[in-house]
Amino acid sequence: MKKLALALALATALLLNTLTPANALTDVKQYDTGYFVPDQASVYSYPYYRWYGEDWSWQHTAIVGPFSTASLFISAWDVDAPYEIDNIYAKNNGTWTLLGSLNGNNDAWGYTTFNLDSSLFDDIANGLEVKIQIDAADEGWAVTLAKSVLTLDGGTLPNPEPGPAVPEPSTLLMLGAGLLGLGLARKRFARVN
Ligand SMILES: [Ca+2]
Ligand SMILES: [Ca+2]
Ligand SMILES: [Ca+2]
Ligand SMILES: [Ca+2]
Repeated sequence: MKKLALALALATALLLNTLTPANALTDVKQYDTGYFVPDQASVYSYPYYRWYGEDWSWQHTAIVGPFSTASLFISAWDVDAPYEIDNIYAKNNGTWTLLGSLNGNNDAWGYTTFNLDSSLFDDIANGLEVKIQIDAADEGWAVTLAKSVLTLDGGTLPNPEPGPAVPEPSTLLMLGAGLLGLGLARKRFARVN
């Protein structure tokens, strides 16, 4: 009976861990907020494909902690790196602070990851403000964004393309493992009884 209780507890823990990872939060900004592009067909269309004089900003939803790690992922189309320089800033207590530049390729989608240090945690709790300085060197480049994803403590990252998020294979695998654990526990229960 002890073994049964242990198996049930283990299965429950597995399942709970799968369904509600502790504090793992994700906030996605995409169409129809700001200039995030709605679909692939519009990547070179106004007002989504934006030039050096068309810098813009957006704000993430306020997330009340606790959390211990935070990352920002920006999905961009047609970053002609290393020639094109698109800088990403976050507002830290009222002051725009440079996080870094987008990386990517001509005619392709790609995420750039920015790890956010703890000085930005209070700003995240108030709704993190982010801005893009397009073509910082004013050399005639343009870029389209699809998503700005704020993840806390390892929240799920959607695919970088425009459109609705698709669950990652790893999430499905974890769910499968959780269900398998529950199935095994049931089997054991049936045998003992
Ligand atoms: Ca600019
Ligand atoms: Ca290009
Ligand atoms: Ca701060
Ligand atoms: Ca470009």
